[in-house]
Amino acid sequence: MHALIVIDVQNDFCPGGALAVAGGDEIVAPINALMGAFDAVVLTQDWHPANHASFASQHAEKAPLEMIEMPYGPQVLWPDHCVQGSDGAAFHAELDVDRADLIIRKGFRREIDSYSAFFENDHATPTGLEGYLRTRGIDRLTMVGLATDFCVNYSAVDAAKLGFAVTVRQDLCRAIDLDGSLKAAQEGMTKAGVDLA
Ligand code: VGL
Ligand code: ZN
Repeated sequence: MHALIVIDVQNDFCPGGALAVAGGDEIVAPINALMGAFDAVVLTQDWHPANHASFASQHAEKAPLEMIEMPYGPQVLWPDHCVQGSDGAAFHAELDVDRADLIIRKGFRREIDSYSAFFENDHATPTGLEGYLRTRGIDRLTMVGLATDFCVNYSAVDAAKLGFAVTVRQDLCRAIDLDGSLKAAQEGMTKAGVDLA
């Protein structure tokens, strides 16, 4: 069984949003067109409390895109984005949300960020997605969405480590590309056995 995993196609990651990814809106229509070809469709939704620890606004004298050290390792500080219940956290208006079997939210604990759809950034706290997929008999995943070098990358590498056969459709992803993060992500995904279509 083969699932389509649509990562964070939300207003804040699209042009005009708080953490806009260039061309983020271009992938919406082709993702919709792809949904019918899968046994299951899962959407992820970045879903932060307003005082989330990944927001630069929560740290004195820190600006967005600076790094800090968290108990679980280095963390990029982001502009406030995908605040629970805000328009920015909503899915892109054209995304065919009605086709989703499951919507999984992540990043809702103040003290820890969660790029991956499977584990929070401590690489230990599960989101529950693995259990959902396995109990539905799903063993293959195709991933699309935003952003290639953060949430798609972390999700794809975790899924491959968990034993899923993973394809990332790079044509249906867009990247933030911070200090070479896209190239590093592509190398990391390849090393983990992800098929970069
Ligand atoms: C993401 C940065 C912060 C993503 C989410 O969806 O790639 N990036 N939160
Ligand atoms: Zn986030």
